[in-house]
Amino acid sequence: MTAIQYELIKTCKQSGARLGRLHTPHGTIETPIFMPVGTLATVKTMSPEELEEIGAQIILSNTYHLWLRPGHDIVQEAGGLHQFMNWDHPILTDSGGFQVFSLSDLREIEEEGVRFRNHLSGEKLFLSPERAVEIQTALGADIIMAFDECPPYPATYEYMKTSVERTSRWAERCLAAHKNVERQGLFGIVQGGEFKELRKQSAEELVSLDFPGYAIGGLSVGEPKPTMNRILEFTTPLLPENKPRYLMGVGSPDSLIDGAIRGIDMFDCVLPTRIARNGTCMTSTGRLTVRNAEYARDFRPLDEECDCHVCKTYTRAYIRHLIKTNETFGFRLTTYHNLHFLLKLMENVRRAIAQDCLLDFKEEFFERYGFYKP
Ligand code: PRF
Ligand code: ZN
Repeated sequence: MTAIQYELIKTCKQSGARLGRLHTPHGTIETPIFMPVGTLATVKTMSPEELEEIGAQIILSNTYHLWLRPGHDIVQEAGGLHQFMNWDHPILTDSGGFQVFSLSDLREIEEEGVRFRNHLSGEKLFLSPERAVEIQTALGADIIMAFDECPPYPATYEYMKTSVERTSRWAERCLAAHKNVERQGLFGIVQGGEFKELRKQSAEELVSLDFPGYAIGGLSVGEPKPTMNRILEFTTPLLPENKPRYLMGVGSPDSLIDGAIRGIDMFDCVLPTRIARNGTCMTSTGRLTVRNAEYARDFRPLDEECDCHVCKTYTRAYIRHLIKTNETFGFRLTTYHNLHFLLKLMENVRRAIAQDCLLDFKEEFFERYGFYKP
């Protein structure tokens, strides 16, 4: 038996979006789904109990960060990431490829892997496909990711072709190094930037390696949203229908809906948690910057239509005060609400797919929330 099994329940007649279930060693999740990001084995400010309370089904963590601190050996000694952080539901770890490219200094890409400097200590490190799989095996997530290269945007066709071909060779090496196939599913990552031909080449090479799931990487790296939508439109049809598709690093409400319409099943992003710590909230009528002076005497909830614990209990004026004074509790409240908002949105997306009306849902949602906000 493989660790990861995707079950397609139905396709929305109006939009083509997929409703499914993903079976993992730590339980079944409903797709399309949003995965809150817990980079350092914690979704910043949220306890696992609170994550359960708002209906989080799976969370994401990072190989690169946990490798550096506290070290994957310590997490393994604790009994793996689930035990270490007290989260008994599915976990996905990213491979570290993307983080090395976005965080570290002085990286050099070689066929063997990537040489770089630890962004904390300056120490010289090396990450390779085999090493990324070894670390992810020790962490023990249900879903682990192949080691890939996510080139910056824009990149030339020539560079992207070289990179796509190397990412395919790295994917093959990840598969060869991956032994714990009964407990952990390894996903391949399609790259290719904005080039249709290279997306096709990347998808075909990875599909021929037969991963239990596929991610689409290299998007939301600075390209306009219509470009991302166009790339998704020609990339998802290249992937097998009986495997899950995961769009990496995308989490704005409009992009979640647009991604689902283009056949995406899984998403992750730091956006809801990061903007929360900055005092920005997602509401049914768009973003609300609760720091603003206009909320000093506003005793309404963050979102008048939200039924989360924060909105049932606390006011904009109070949360504004906490955020303005840098009180930890304020960051907890905005994070809780934002994650609840996105998880609820995905629940509504799943219901709309079940009822064959996701395009109607999108129109109504976009009308009120607005869209294409950076
Ligand atoms: N590759 C990996 N992780 C990622 C990405 C990628 O391309 C992205 C791109 N948005 C986010 N996280 N491994
Ligand atoms: Zn709320």
